Amino acid sequence: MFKKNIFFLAFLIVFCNNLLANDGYHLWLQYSYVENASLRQEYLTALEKLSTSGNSETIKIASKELNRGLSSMLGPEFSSTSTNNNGNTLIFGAKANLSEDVILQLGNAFNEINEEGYIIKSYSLKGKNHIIITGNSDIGVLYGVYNFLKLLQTNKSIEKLNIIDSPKIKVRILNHWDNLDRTVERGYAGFSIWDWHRLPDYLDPRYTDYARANASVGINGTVLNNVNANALILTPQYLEKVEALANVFRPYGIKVYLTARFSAPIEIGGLKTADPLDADVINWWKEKTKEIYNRIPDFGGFVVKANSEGQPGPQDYDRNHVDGANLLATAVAPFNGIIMWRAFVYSEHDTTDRAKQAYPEFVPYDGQFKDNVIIQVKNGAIDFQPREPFHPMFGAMPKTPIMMEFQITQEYLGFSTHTIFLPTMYEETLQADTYRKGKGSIVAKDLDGTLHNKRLTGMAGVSNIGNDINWTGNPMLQANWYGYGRLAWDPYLSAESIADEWLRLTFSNNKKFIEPVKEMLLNSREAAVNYMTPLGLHHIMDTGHHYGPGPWVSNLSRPEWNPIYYHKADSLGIGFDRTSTGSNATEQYAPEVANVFNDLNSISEKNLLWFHHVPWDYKLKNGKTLWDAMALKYQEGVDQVASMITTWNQMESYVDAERYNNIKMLLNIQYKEAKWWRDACLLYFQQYSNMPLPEGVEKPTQTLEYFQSLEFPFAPGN
Ligand code: GCV
Repeated sequence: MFKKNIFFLAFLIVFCNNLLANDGYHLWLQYSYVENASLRQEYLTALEKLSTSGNSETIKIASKELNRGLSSMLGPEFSSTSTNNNGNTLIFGAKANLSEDVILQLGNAFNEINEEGYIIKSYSLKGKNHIIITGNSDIGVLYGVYNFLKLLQTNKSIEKLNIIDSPKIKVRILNHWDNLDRTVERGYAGFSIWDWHRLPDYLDPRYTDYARANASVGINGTVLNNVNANALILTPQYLEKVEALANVFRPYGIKVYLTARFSAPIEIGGLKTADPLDADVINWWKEKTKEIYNRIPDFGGFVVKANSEGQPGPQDYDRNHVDGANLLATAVAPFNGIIMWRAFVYSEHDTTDRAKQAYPEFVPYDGQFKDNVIIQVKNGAIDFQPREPFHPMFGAMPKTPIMMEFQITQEYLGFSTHTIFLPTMYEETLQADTYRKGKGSIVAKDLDGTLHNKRLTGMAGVSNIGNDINWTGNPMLQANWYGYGRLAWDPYLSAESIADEWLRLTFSNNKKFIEPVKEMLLNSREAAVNYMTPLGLHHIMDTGHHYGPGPWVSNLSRPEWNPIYYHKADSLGIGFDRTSTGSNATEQYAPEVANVFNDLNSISEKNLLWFHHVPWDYKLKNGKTLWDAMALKYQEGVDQVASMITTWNQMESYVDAERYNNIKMLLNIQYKEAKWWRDACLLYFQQYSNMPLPEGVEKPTQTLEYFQSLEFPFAPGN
């Protein structure tokens, strides 16, 4: 009878898992019931008992997570306090809290992990089979626990475990571009999750869930506010709120950081200047920093956007980035804080190719920044385009720590409507060879410090999180938060393995679901490049909000804010000549890379128009003219979205109805918008090419004037 009930219960759980509404709130931590009976039995046998070593808040979280995950995945047969067992035990705790017996089983493993690393190992003792999850710190144990649960979630055997893993990058951080009024710059998933008005007394449970999700992928820092900073965040009124959030995040291993507005000494400090060499300014930052650390002893430090897009900075006082960064670095140094100084700088007073402007402001100063400064560089030299060649600063500053800034939110990639799996894009940059120390000097090696032997390493991701119930405005885009976190932990991971893992954790282990949907994800970024900016085109989005196509925009006050600046289409051809005959941006790369970019025969056609202005009848490798090839690429992008829809429509039986329908509707919008992109861009460029659309490209259903007349005054995120 008892057995019968158990089976009935198990059946109910499976049944409900599939049918109950799933709003996506639980992200990749679904902990779905393990339907495979023999695997479930293997897990139940191995996990008869849980034994905790240590009692910190972090260890309590680890314990809670294990119980939550295992009860959900194994159903009522799992009980952490069962007495009816053979003594097979899961032991978890940091090295300092383990018994000598257990430590002996681990040999040299502790020397192979760093402070945040973990070990998961099976061993037998006195006829009993145990699994140990440990690390040098409690947070290492928590990471180990999440990774152990992942093994079960992805239906792996846990019989002979020997996993030793550590993060390869130290600062793995989310950047929120969240404003104090709860709007989010370039945010497409609702308002900010930080409810500043009700903080510090009201602690939304979502803050804990946020910390939990981040810890589960190894993210260990968060910058709470926009890089276009408001100095008020540094006032006691707000610091009290920041402190409350820091207290929630601490046991999850997440440090809080803030953006520092360079002119804060004037705006909230009552000083007449923010000159970084002024004694009062130096003192103001020292005192402000002390005040912050009094409240938040593990405060991480500051991010600064200076002298870029109208933000104040040291150049306002004829000083340079070194002066600015070192001012703040000196203030936080006594507390082990760091300064993430952004290299996203370009000026309205400088007529040089925008892609070239950051390099001379930083590279010649290599070695002059203080040890606790890390320069935060976007993946490409313009601005988070669907495809950008890697930024020439990577690998170019051997004496200065450099961190990556990826954008997870999809400012230039269809907002949160378009399903675009970004780890493929991240992987492309991370694997790009800078040749700074010969072949194999890939960007990932500059980031993990191995290329130039750097101690301070980091990766930042501009968050796509808002207060939408599913966090990211589209359940599929949770994959980009997840994937970013995984790559910050290990920048050598493949996008393919991340897609596989995320789909299993989030939806299903069924091969009939995984294989087609994985393929759909892995092709999605190339599809977006095709229907938005094929062959190296870039920054032709509509102006300001960046929603939809706007290659015709030419009326903005700053030249480099106009799409026509980037595509340079004329009757002769299209593309930005950045070779030695043009802006010579290529000279900022190592010669091996520059030679490839300069040479029409060697450059990848994917980057063609980024670096070359070529005639409309230029012949591509496939023998087609540039115009025909471009038109066909736009069509290919549209067709790729159509095939994403076909794939998804076949997945109904594997996904709960809520997420299935949600994604289906969004894909249909994406299809409409892909066609909009194709038609608008081709009609516009056709004025210059004067050539007919090749066979295979659908005819536009609207006129160019129609597309040009569209306005979106309330497009989100602007
Ligand atoms: C936060 C782009 C975006 C801005 C953003 C800026 C930056 O220009 O459009 O919204 O500002 O990048 O990264 O600082």
